[in-house]
Parts: sequence; structure tokens; C-alpha cells
Amino acid sequence: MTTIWGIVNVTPDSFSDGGRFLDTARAIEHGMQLRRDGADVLDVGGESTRPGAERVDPSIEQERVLPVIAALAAEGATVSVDTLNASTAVAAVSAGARIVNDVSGGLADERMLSAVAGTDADYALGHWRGPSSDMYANASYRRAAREVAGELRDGVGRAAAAGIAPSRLILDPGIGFAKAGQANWDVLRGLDEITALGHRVLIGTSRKRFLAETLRASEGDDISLERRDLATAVTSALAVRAGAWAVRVHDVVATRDAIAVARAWES
Ligand code: PMM
Repeated sequence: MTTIWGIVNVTPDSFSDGGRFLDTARAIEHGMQLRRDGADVLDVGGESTRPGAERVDPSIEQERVLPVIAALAAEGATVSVDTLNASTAVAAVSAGARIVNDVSGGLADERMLSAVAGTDADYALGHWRGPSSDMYANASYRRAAREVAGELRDGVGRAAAAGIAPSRLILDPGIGFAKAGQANWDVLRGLDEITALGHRVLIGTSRKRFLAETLRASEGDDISLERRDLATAVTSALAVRAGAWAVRVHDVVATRDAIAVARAWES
């Protein structure tokens, strides 16, 4: 069964939703709408990780996400917290989050893995090679899927050493994180190297730059959100077909439909 993660970004600067959901009440309503749309998990984040983004103080991050997490969990939603900070992860689990989604795989905050180990939450461990402010400094690969799989395996080892049981892990190759253009396609094409690690795999392509680059007819063309969402639905359905357990998206309806159509083809 595929799991669809709906994105609830509670940030003023998210390129994806233009910060429209900064207001707590609107973020909660957005999350509820994604749930009605068919999201199985609501992924709530208060710090943008887009390329070039600067860090946000954990206390501000927590002011943004905790009331939203508490309200959505109280409604019965399965909530994930998208954070690089151990203190935010622990506070979010106390507020009702059942998954900690850390795109840095524990590398951004040295206290993260032991903090998560002390909770009963699942842990989505992302492939990461450094902060968003310097995203592309380490973006060179010879065999992207193989290198990413190897580095994820190292992450699994770090998580195990910190006391996180393997059954609690979800692996994410971090599409767009320290990966420019073609490297993202190389990782997706080689997804079996990552599923072969034996853990649940989460893929997040939603509205990412590499999709716009692929669609761009000529330099400087702006690719609308609608077009990025269509491209996201296609890549998400293909990722599921290639063995992904979950996909993280903004437009839940489009991706849900794409997965349903792809499944009908196969059944
Ligand atoms: N991408 C973003 C944020 N969080 N979490 C996971 N697990 N995987 C991702 O690919 C991922 C993520 C950046 O996208 P956004 O700014 O549109 O939320």
C-alpha cells in the first residue's frame, strides 16, 4: 500500500506555497484539506530547506509547527515533523507527531539520532551532503544512485548505533538535496539500489527545480505550479512503481490519481 505524504509548510518563504499557510489556522485547515484529498501522512515543517535558505531558530520553528501538529494529531491524522533540530523533533513527538522527517539524516544536529531513539516515533532519514545555504557545493557524483545508497547505508549504521531500531527507519534519497539536474534522474532511475537496502523508501520530487528544468522549453521560462504538480504526479507514480513506499507531495489529488491509474494498468 502506497503512502501519500501531504506537505504542510508553515514558513513565510516556502517557494512552493508562497507562505500562504503561515497563519496557524490556515495551516491546520490546509492539512485537513490534504487529508480529505487522500493524504495518509501530514508532513509539517517550519523551516524551509530549499536551496539557498537560511536557518531558522528552533524556538521560532516550534512556534510555527507545534500548534499545527497538535491540532492535526487531535483530529486523528498521522503527523510527521519535517525538521533538522533534535529539540523540535522531541517537542513535536510530545505534541502528537508519529514520524520525525530529517532531510539531513542526523547530520545537521548531532543530538538528533539519540533524541529520536528516546521516542517511539519512526524516523525518515534523508540523504544529505550539507546545509541548504551551500547545497550544491558537494553535488558531484560519478554513479549517483550507488553513492547515495552507500551514504544512506552509513546513515542506517549511525541510526542503529544511536539506538533506533531498523524497523523504525524510512530512507529518502533526498531528491534536490546536493543533487543538480541529471543526478536526480540518475537516483530515480537507480532506485532499486536504495530499495535493496531493505527499508521503506520515501521519495519527494514535488515541484522541485529539476522537474522545471526538464520541462523548460527555453532558458528563463517560468514553469507554473500546475505544470510542476503534473510532473510531480508522474514522477511519484513512477517512483511507486519502482518500489517506493511513500511519496511526499503538495498536490495530493493529482498524485493519488496518477498512482491509481498506474495501478489499474498493472492489475
Ligand atoms: N524535500 C523538501 C522538504 N522536506 N523531506 C523529505 N523526506 N524528502 C524531501 O524530498 C523533502 C523533505 C523540500 O521541499 P519543500 O520545500 O517543497 O517542502
